[in-house]
Amino acid sequence: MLLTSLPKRSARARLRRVVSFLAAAILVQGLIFFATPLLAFADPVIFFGEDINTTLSCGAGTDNPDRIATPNSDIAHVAFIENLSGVAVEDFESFVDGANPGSLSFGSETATVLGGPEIKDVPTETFNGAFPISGDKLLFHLGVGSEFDIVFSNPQAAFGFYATDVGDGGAQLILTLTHDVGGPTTIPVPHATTPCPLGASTSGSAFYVGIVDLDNPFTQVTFANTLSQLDGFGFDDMTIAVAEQVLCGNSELDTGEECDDGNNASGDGCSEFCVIERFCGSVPEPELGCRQSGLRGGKLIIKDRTLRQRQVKVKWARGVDTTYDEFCEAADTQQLPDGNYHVCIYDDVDGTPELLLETVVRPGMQCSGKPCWKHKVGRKCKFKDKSGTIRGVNQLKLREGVSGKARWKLRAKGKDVPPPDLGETGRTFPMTVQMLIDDGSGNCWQTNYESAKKNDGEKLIAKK
Ligand SMILES: [Ca+2]
Ligand SMILES: [Ca+2]
Ligand SMILES: [Ca+2]
Ligand SMILES: [Ca+2]
Repeated sequence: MLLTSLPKRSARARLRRVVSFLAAAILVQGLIFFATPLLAFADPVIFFGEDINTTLSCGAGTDNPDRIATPNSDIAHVAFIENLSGVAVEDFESFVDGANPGSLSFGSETATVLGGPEIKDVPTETFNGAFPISGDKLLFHLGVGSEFDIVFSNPQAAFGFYATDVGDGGAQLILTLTHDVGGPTTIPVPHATTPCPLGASTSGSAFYVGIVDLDNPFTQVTFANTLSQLDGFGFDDMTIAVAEQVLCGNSELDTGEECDDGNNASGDGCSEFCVIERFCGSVPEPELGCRQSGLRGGKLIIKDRTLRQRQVKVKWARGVDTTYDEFCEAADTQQLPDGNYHVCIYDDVDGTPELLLETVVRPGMQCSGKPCWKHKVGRKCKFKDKSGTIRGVNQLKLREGVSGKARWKLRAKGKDVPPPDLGETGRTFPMTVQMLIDDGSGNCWQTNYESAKKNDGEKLIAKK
């Protein structure tokens, strides 16, 4: 498994991150995963699924004549394609056997092939283990230089393809993305390479790999074969997409997405696969551990009449002494997800607290090209994001204080606020609101609400 290395944080939060990762990825015998490799310049999302040919015994030294089924590759393919809209596929069927394709067509987008791969027409069985996924034809690369390139007419944000018979001769496929700005990005495709001695049983194996790089689109993909004289690679059904065609990261909630915060980064409350990253527990942290607001120091408003009018306001005031550092230091943390500010709202179901809603505010974020966070060092800090990129949160203000002067306030509004279930006839009290900063300090701030001013299923207002 290739997993992102996890920044240090509490074991509980770490577990949650891994669980949400597993929810996002589909795992079949460890052969399918979607992960973010650590790369110097970019941070692409990788979709990968592999099907190993097991019909030949290890070290048989012959090529596989039979085509295998490709269920794992297909799952990765579907996950990749479902994240794109309106894309066309190059299936290589329009070329003749033995041709160097020269120019590829992806609907309105085109690409040029540089180097020596050629078309193979393989209507039945396999060509030394390589076989087409669609139709009769595939693109085949062997022994004519270690590399070939596909150069795109426009910068692309996504690229995916099936490959067959890769690695059975001991070679590794390495993809290099060339960007207009920065880079290049090198991606060693995580396929199997001869688990047995040379000429072994991975002949006729298959995989699908899809790459999404929204942050830094690329103009060229280089295919490097580390043993090009010994190990032929087959390729078929290539797909490309420009940034506008990538659904996760387009700031719109598309089918199959729990959230979309306009990026392909994890650790900010919405994962690279547009799955909500949960932090709040199913019950609140122990009450004694949190700093309480004072008398008349709490206000909670949740409205859910229409998508546009959906609203959450939380105020915590007149509370236990809190310093500027305790409130604001995390806001400048650069290593996600450390430093996230979480507000967790619980109601009471038959005497047991139950999570009703959670919001997240991320440190170090940029809003319209400027830092979202502003500080009056030693006194207060403020997060402001007009567009409510992450779960509709527009504002979080925190002000240090002693003798009942400490306070914080959160506002979220609009369609990106997670839908609160305010119940048919309202929610059951008492309710608990907590703010936790994921900075390892264990600090939290809490208000308990015994009853509501209004609680009719569309609007919930409570005061302390
Ligand atoms: Ca084909
Ligand atoms: Ca091969
Ligand atoms: Ca989307
Ligand atoms: Ca994100």
